[in-house]
Amino acid sequence: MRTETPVVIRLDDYTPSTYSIETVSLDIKLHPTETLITSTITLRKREGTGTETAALVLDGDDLDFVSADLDGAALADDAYTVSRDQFVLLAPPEGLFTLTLTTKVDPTANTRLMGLYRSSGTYCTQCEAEGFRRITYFLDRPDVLAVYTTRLEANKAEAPILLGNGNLQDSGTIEGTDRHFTVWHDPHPKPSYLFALVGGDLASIHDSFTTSSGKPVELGIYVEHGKEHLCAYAMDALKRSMKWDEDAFGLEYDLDVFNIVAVSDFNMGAMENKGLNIFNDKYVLANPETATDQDYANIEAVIAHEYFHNWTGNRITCRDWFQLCLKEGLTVFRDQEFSSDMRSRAVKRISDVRLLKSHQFPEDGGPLAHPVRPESYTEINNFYTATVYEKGSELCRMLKTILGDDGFRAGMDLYFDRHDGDATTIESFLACFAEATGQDLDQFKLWYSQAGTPELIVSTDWDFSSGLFGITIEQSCPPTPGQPVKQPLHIPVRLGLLNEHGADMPISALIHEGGDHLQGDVLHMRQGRHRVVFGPMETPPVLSLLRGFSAPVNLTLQTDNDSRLHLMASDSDGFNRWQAAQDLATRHLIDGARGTLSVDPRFLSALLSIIRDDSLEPAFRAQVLTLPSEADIAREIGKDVDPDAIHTARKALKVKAAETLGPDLPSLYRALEGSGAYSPDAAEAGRRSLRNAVLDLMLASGSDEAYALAHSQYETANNMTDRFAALSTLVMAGAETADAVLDDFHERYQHHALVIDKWLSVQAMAPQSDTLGKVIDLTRHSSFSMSNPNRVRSLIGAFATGNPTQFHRADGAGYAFVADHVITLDDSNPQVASRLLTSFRSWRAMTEDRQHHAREALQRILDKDSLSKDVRDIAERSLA
Ligand code: B3K
Ligand code: ZN
Repeated sequence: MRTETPVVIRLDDYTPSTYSIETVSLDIKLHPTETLITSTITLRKREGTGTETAALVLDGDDLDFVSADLDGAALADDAYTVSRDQFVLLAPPEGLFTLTLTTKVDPTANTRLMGLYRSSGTYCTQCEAEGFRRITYFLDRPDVLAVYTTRLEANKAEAPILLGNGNLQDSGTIEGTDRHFTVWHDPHPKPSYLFALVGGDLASIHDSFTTSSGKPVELGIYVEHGKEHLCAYAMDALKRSMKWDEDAFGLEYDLDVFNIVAVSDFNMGAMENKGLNIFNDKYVLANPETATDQDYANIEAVIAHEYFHNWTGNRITCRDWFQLCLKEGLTVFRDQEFSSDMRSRAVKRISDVRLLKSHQFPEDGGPLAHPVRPESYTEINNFYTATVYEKGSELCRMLKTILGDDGFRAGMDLYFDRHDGDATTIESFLACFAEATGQDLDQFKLWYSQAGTPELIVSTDWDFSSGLFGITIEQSCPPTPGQPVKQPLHIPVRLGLLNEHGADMPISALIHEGGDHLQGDVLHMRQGRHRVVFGPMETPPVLSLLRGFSAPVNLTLQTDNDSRLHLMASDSDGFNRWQAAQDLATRHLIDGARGTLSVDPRFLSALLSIIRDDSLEPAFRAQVLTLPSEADIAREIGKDVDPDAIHTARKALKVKAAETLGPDLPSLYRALEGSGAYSPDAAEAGRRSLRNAVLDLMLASGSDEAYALAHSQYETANNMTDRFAALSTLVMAGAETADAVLDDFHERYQHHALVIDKWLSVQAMAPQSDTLGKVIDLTRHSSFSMSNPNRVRSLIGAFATGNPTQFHRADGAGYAFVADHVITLDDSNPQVASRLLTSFRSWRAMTEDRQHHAREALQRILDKDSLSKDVRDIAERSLA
């Protein structure tokens, strides 16, 4: 690999492009090793960029240059300079001119999976963020928007399907040859990162959708032959997404076709290329025998996410990559809202917050912390992070809380109206909301530039004689890299007051003092400290704070178990009911990790009342029954973390819970048995999740009956959710039979790569001390491959991020193993390697011996010759 010299790109240095590109006409002759790309682009110098002649500098990345013509005539040798990474036209003509560049690429040798590559023989592309420059020399930046026409040509037998962006304009065979072609035209100007092509021998399913204004759209999903029966759910999710965007935001689709292609080698989840989404097949393919309920939910969410990008990302795109959250945060928010409308809102919020806390909070609290809108980068691919996506979505959610439903919608309407066709910024986005509602969002904007998770410290006081109840909230934000001092943020804190019967008290009627910052049930914190007093009342209320997790903050509330139990039993806010249960469990687990687990029996009986309460959705009850993860506890402990102590404590609490709830569990398990055929709908999935959570708890008792039940569920399950849950619970519990069941599972599903991923992950996450040895053996297994990102993430990624005790082994062997694989993978696929390396992000929170080993592993990576800038950036920031 060539050594890459990192250059720091800064938001403050942004300047518009000197040249604009109006049209792009691509002629691509696909060939396994020598694909020829002829790109004819019309350019002109942009107004306001001066009158002097400026060289035209086009980006390239590892390109073989073939030829260059200007306005139809070959360019003289001294009119340009060219290297693998750049083409420079030294003195471009005045006015509109046409440049024709031919390059040659080898898609088969492209192991980075950026640019044009092959997945199981199918030609496909990935251009975001900077992959287009690996196909042709271009102004490869998101603020250069052009109209594209793409002619694709290939051997007919090798690639009978040839797909491009936009609408199909022409197709045919090339007389006297074994080749054929298609021509695609996309009338919507777009940045190069949204370009895509697919060529291959693929099967497909088709459907159609009529938009609200009556426009018919042909829908197609393309997959490898033999997998077309696995696409029905994805197609259904697509149609529901199209309808939802019309209903929720008034947004219609804008081309005659919408195609999705599923490939098995893909660096991330999916890509929103205009009219031609390319997906990691794990977010398309599903049937009950091979996909779990979680897989179905993920497919629904990712299909929706990519579809929603058509407006938030494609029609309105980013001016520069610093604005990434403009499309990603907003589109995550939109997909979360869609799933909430399709499923249970409270349960969706709980799982979104679990994800935020487990992925984004550690990022924000460690060496890789960065603002939602970063201010500098050396490798943009390292900024497709939980902060940009998940915290970015939380910022949109807070906007909605601050402005109200109607104000938020008015701002969105103005944004679509004003910026359709633009490459724009966070400032312009926020300006639409400020203008539409008359609200001042200047302080709110700090959320985009200030990194770190804010902390709210809350205390309450009760004055018996006056009957007044006071709340004092203080906000602060810890220092993060490059940001030692923070300013107060505008934090919307939704709250409720419960009376002794658990009913909500009327907040506005009770405000006694300091209520000017309260609007309805939302306290708008703008200063460092706020105090509100409620009353008079006869008995002190129980405070339910941060309802619905109204802001992405760490909350420390001085309270007691009585209050937590009251909230757990009665809070009208489902999220906070769950949160109270989690808080109670967390208190127990932190004490347990410090060596003194003493279980409050009232907590266990409160758990029992919830899981027995048929008036509550099973999916919600399952969330309450699922204890905080080991990583959650580690995050709460914050420093000098000993994952073994946490593991032991969590196991002990589970055993205690299993003992106390034990007599009720078998009947609950039986009562939750489904009848009839499998359906992936939310209600049935919820029932299965509760039943499997009950089974998992039963196994903690270690009883023979529980093990027998797990085996029988494994054998008789008519769907992957139940079969895999049984396997997983046996493997995690370290059952003697686990190996035999794993062998059986492999035997059954060895030809289903996506199921093999589950088989790899479950073994990688087993907490037993022989796991690392097994994982090393699995890297040599015929079902594993270092060149497929899904396999790498399922085995090595799951070990590094899903197995706290073994990744953070005190002898450092877990770190060394992951570092070895980061080093190997960096040569072939830097993007996947650097993502894997982010698993070290919390290394400084560990015990000192572990820190020592982690530092050594990170340093060993940095010492490697010719490191990619992707991995170098993460390793350097991790060690800084
Ligand atoms: N926009 C793509 C992500 C591209 C990642 C490039 N490293 C998928 C998505 O967020 O929808
Ligand atoms: Zn996205």
